[in-house]
Formats: sequence, C-alpha cells, structure tokens
Amino acid sequence: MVLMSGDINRILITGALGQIGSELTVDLQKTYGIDNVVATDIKEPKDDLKGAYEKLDVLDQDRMRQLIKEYDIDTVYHLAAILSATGEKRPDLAWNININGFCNLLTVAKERNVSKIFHPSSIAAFGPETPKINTPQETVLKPRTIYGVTKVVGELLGNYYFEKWGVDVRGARLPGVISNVAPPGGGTTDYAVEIFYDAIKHQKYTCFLKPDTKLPMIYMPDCLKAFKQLMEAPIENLKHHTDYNLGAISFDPTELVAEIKTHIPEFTITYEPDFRQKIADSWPKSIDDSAARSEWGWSRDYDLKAMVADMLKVLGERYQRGEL
Ligand code: AKB
Repeated sequence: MVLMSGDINRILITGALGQIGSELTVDLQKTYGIDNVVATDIKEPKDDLKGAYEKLDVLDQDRMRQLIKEYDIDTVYHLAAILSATGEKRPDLAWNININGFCNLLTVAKERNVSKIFHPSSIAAFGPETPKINTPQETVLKPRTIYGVTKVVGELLGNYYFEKWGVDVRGARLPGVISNVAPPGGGTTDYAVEIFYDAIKHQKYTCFLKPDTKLPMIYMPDCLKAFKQLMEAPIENLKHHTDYNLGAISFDPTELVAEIKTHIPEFTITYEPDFRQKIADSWPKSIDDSAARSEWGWSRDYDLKAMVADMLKVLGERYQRGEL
C-alpha cells in the first residue's frame, strides 16, 4: 500500500452551495487561504461567494478530473449528496449521486494522487436493529433507507480505497446538522432547522415528526470543528477512517420547543407526522463517540441551551435585516 496522506494545501469542495458547504467554504478559506479553496456545485453561485467557483456535476467525471488537475488539488471535501427524505422519493437519484458521484471522485483521486478526501457518513448508516441509546462505534449496520445504504457503501468504499490504494479517505457519521446560513434540503432532521425560521417569522411551527422523537444533532460551529479536527489528525492516531460516530446534542421536538419558549414564550407547535417519522424511528437517539474523542480529540462546544440561544440571535438579526 502506498500511503499518500499529506498536508492540506489545495482544496476542492463539492456541494459547496449546500447547507454545510456554504459555511465550510468560508471556514476553509479562512484557515487555508482564499486562493487555496475551489468551491464547486451544480447550481449557479451566490453573488456574495468569494474565491474560486466552478460548476461541477459530480456525475461528470471528465470535468471533475479537469478541475482537480487544473487547480492542482490535493484535498477534496465531497459534500454533494441526496439526503434521506428525498432519497426515499428518488432512490435511483440517491444511488447515482451518492455512490456513482463518490466512485468518480475515488477514481480521479487515485489517478491524480489526491491525498485526502473528506466523505461524510451519517447516523442514517444505522437501522432498527442497532442499539438506539449510546449507539456503539462498532455495531449493526442495516439501514432501511436508500440514503443509509449509500452511506454504509460509502464508508466501505472509502476504507477499501485507503487500504488498497492509500487514498486517505476520512469521514464521520453526522447527526442532524443545525445551522442558520443555508437551509438544509431533503433530510429527516430538517425540522430542527425549519422550526427556528418559523419561530422567528410566525411564532408557530408544524412539525413532521412526533413530539417524543429523540435524535442526535450537532450545531454547525461544532460540525466545522469536527471536520477540521478529523482532517488534521495525524494518520497514525486513526484506528478508524471513514466511519467515526459523532455525538453532540440529543433532543426531541418537545425539549427543543421548551428551550425556544424560554426566548419566545408565545411560540406554539402542532404535530403532523409524515413518512419521515418511519425514517427517524429507525435511527439512534444518542451516540457513543468515544473513538472520535480518543483518536482525534473530538468534543462539542454547544449544548441545547447554547445552540438555541445562538440560532435565535443570528436568525433574529437576519430577520431584522429583511433577509428571511
Ligand atoms: C438527514 O436527515 O437525512 C440528514 C442526516 C441525518 O444525514 N440530515
């Protein structure tokens, strides 16, 4: 095996206009220099995006190869993906983007000596047979969503490329990500973001999950911190590679509402569970992330209280500026 793991110098991000990509792009530009980050997505860029931007459909391997060569890329954050709820409506699309898109990248990475790839997995890799409380690092992986299936395959593919070809693929099983810049799209945990926008704009929200649906979540600043810690960890410290459990906060809608009400007492919620309830019911409630803690120093900064206060502050300011 040829180990290609190296420093992070020239970065390409796929899915850079999505929920995580929008904030990761700026974060990486600050850390590694604006000239060393190339944002790509299938959509048109927003006016306020700074730095290099290129249109890229991850299914177009030739274009991916061309960009990686042209910008002399050594590190890729591969965020382009279809999430759980959209995946259940379009399983063919989810497989195509999540697996064929990733295979395109792995092939080009191997050819062009791209040394590091970040490929997010998800709590969706787990299924109904997995222990739901403090879900262990090593456990049953029998997801029932196509998104979850693609995440398990992605973890295995990344590990295969690492062991066989030395492409240093790293990834964590992300909980639901809560953020206030770009909205998420097509996920089952999206309620935990939508609720803040509706709380600020209308002081009420209709939730598509039942009140007692506890799920693992993470606030964006912690999510970005985890990406950085994992990608910068010395390779000799890592016993796992593509599949780190990542825990931060666990709550259900009732607990989230109680915390929002400490800031907006008039806020009300109604519940109309839909097909996403079944997906949520197949996922863990809390995560054992001791491998991430011991192998790359992971710990969260934001608990439920701190996350809610910050979300309402930032979105409240955006509302005042007429941005919501
Ligand atoms: C989703 O809800 O599909 C995602 C995830 C947990 O990976 N946010």
